[in-house]
Amino acid sequence: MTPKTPAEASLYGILDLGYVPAAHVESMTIALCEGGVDLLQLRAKKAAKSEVEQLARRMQSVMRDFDVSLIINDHADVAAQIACEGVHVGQDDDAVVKAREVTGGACWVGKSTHSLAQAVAAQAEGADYLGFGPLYATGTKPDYVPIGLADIAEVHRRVSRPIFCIGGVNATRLDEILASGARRVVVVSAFLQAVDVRGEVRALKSRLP
Ligand code: TZP
Ligand code: MG
Repeated sequence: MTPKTPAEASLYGILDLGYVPAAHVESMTIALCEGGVDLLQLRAKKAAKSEVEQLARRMQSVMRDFDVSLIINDHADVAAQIACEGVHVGQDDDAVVKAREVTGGACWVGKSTHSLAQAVAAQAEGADYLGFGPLYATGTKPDYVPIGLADIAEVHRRVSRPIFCIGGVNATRLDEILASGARRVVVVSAFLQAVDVRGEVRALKSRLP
């Protein structure tokens, strides 16, 4: 299988251990992949590094049959150790150059951005793709002020790297997000809390450009 690159991806899922019990990691990974996510991030904010590695290896073991790339939140060294496709860093994490150095250049490095200025800076820093948001207030990242939809068109004019709009994205809001100029999205709680995860992912994916 050939895992999708960020440029080939339109739908990015995050398996966030705040929503998914560790025992359900394999079943949730399979549901998200079968539904049609292109990229899948492991986000386990409260887990020790050794646990992150174990969880990631469990995800990898069931992702072999899918063209879905695995991206690790925060831990470039874990991404390097398990030889997955990417690592994702935030504004307060390692710089892109440092994360790339840790992975020996073998992983994509994505970066969270929360404003137009941060997005332009992340591209200049060499990020392979950007997260841009939170568009809406979200319980997944409760301390962040939502940035709204107004800068989506402009960020696409100023940044050529793939931009994934994030934060409160769900099926109800998708039309207005796309109408604002988004081409790619990240969805977390709307997938992880769905009654039918596969169905929810499949339906949302079918509406993306
Ligand atoms: N970064 C910006 S918003 C966010 C992250 C990780 C959380 C998005 O989660 P949800 O549940 O899709 O709003
Ligand atoms: Mg981080």
